[in-house]
Amino acid sequence: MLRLGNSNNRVKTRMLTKSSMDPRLMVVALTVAALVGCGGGEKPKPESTAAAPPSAAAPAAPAPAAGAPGAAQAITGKTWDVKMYADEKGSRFDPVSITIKRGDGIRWTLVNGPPHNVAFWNDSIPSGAASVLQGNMPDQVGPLSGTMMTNPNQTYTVSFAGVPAGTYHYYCVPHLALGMKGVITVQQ
Ligand SMILES: [Cu+2]
Repeated sequence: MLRLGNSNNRVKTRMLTKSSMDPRLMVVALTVAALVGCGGGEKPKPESTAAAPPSAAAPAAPAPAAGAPGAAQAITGKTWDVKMYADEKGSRFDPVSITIKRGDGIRWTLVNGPPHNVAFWNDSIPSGAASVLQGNMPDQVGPLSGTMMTNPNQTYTVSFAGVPAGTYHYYCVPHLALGMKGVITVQQ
């Protein structure tokens, strides 16, 4: 009885071994394994991207053709730094006035006194600028109004690629009454 059982098992094992070595079955098994592997590996990515610092892309907006109004245009030149303060010396951007070239970017950094944000007046920027800026400003809380920044060292970067040359007046929504305003001059 015992011997018979053993030999039966051996035959079964041999058959399984034989069928699992069929090259076509191997290909199918490997393909399934690869697909499962890819799906499992890629799934967490979109979630971690959403939590990542704001990128140049406007996530909520539908993606128009590159160069079209509303499409985010990447910084091609220098990135300038502007700091944001609200302390005993006042609520302010530093520098309050900055001159850049088209294609440059500005990176605002919250130093103290949050919340701060970056918002442009639709009627105090060059004509035709709004639609481009709209596409270049990540995480807007309103038209031409950037995300509310709450943490020290938090940054907000806007590309000035594709925008018309001219003067751009902007402000901080929470500190407008306290005079937190700035000016950007974009040169051709
Ligand atoms: Cu502010």
